[in-house]
Amino acid sequence: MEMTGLPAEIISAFGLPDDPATVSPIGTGHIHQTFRVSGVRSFIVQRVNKNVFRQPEVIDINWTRAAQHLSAHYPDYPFLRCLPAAHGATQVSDSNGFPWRVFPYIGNTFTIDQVATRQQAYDAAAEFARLCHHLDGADVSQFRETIPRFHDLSLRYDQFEEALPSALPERKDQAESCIQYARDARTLVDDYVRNTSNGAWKLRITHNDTKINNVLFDMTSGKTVYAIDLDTLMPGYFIYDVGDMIRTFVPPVSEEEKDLSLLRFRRDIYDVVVSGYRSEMDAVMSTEELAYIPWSGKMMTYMMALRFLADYLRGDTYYHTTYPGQNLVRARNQFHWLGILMKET
Ligand code: GN1
Ligand code: MG
Repeated sequence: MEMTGLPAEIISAFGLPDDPATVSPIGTGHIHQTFRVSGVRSFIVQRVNKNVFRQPEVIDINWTRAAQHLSAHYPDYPFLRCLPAAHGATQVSDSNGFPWRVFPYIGNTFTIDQVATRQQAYDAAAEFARLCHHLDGADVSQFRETIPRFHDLSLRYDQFEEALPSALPERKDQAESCIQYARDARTLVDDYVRNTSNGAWKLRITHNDTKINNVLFDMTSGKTVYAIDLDTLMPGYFIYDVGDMIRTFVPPVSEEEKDLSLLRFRRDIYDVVVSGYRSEMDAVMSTEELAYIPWSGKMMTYMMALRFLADYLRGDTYYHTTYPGQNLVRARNQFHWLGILMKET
């Protein structure tokens, strides 16, 4: 259900201004519903998707652990947390059982939806890497998965296969070439299982959603100031972060693009994603991890292709869509991009 405004109980719990004119929907995320409330103090107010985050309290547990580590070791690191409601809780449920939370609005900042320059790509890659680097000494066992097995490629492959038997025949027909591609690229799953079971990669605290619009840039300096959207800050491997940047920063168009001829490998951007990431992570990464940076982009692209394809086959139950067939468009886009990455990296 699309919300057009804020429920009265949320306005009162967080002491927000009770004036619909100050509220406007923002953001391009697929999962939550996000609003900006403007006033003397401005806020970002978000309804958490409880069907995706089934234990939203785990998000808070992880943020508390991360904040404790960061304030002890990197007190100047700008870690964005939500504001408590009047009775102290950081999440308050509305009458339909959806949790809501409120962040301070960070003024004089902007976000972008597509990487335009090498500087943006380098700075954003370094920003996400800084978060992972700064959390390197934290006790990973104290964190929990906010979405179980979120970036487990083998689970995502199984979910695709499981979606097939009950998919509508016309959807299966439409998706035929994607289904074939999904099966042809399966060796990536074997690589993933091997590398995650032989201890080659360290389990870290990773961001897990490193798209460019999850970085705030300062309007005056043009520099990155915050890594945001920390719902999936949780135990993971480095491949999830650098891989998703290769997936999303390097092409000049997004995963929504229907004209596949516009998907082009921007080598200069690829190079600075890697160097920006390494500028922070080299200090803590092993040579086994470093060797898999090019692979990480393929793996994350394949994972998103599988997720979009499975959602199309299931009848669009997960990602928000605005037109029929949108998930298939996204899946085709990602399989095409995977083909490009296979050639170029
Ligand atoms: C979802 O809604 P957004 O952009 O924060 C998804 C990511 C995908 C992304 C694809 C919790 O993130 O994993 O990479 O869409 N988040 C979740 O655009 O499923
Ligand atoms: Mg997100």
